[in-house]
Amino acid sequence: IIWYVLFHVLLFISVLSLSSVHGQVSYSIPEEMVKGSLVGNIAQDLGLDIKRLKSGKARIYTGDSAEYIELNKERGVLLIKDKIDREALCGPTTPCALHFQIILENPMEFYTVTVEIIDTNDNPPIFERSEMKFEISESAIAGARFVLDRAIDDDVGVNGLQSYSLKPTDNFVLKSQSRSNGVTNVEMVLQKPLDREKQEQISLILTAVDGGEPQLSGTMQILITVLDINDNAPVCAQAEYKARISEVAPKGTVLTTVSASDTDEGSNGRISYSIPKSGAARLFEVNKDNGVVNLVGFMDYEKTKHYQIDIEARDQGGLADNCKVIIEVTDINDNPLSITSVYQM
Ligand SMILES: [Ca+2]
Ligand SMILES: [Ca+2]
Ligand SMILES: [Ca+2]
Ligand SMILES: [Ca+2]
Repeated sequence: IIWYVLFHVLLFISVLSLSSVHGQVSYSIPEEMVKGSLVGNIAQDLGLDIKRLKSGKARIYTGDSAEYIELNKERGVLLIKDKIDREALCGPTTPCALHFQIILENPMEFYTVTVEIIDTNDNPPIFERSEMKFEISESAIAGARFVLDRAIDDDVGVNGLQSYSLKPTDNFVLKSQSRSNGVTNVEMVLQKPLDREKQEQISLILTAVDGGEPQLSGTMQILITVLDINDNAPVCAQAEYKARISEVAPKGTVLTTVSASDTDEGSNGRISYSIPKSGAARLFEVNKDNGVVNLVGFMDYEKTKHYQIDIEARDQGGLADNCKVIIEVTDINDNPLSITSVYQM
């Protein structure tokens, strides 16, 4: 087979050197034309008549490349033999052209034919992934950059990739930078700080467009999970809690329940209640989990009519609020002397 090929190549080269190229013609056609489409009226363009094509056994010589175009001797025209995909044939190379010869015998004649394949916008910009996921702390500062995937458009020139857009634009803006190597880097830049308490999941759409007519586009979803930081202190539901208790109330009597809330997540929002050490602290106790305030000592109206305690509501990240509890002790006429004195009056 090698000898056969070599023989033909040598034959072709020797034939070429013996014969002269009689003329050349160029055509320009769009890619993807269907089989049988007209490329050009070769007989007319080369000034040959149909009879000569037949008697000269006119044929196409492409060397070792595929034959996308065929010669119809009856009509004297070149037709599409196999659909031409410019992207498969030339990739990013421009211009894209097929070169071949038309050979006639008796006498031997050569004609050079060039068919330029014009790009059509038959590829949209495509992202390799349909979505990209990010986890970004709400502490990320404005100016923080996140590199995004690029899109690829196999077409060339205006039919290739032109620009990107990112929506919505509430928190991020898009920056694309052309590098010296011709590659464009796409980044989203944090513009307005994130707030997990307002929005924990953010969904954006990155769109790439080409410049074809009609314009084609490709999209990728960007999913952002905003990670919590402890940026909110607990807040007491009421600034002040009031309770009344009889001075004879037994230990374990519930005075009130304090409650605080914290908008952060997990341990940043988990609240523990406690009573800081003070004189009154010995008499009262708060359940650290549910804020129920109990009596654990004895009241004595004659000694103290009001107590004020501060219950601290603290999250696991160390931020706290103080919920004030004012306790009024109510009198049970437990002093027999005063009763006596009333009677004496
Ligand atoms: Ca194309
Ligand atoms: Ca395109
Ligand atoms: Ca918190
Ligand atoms: Ca937070």
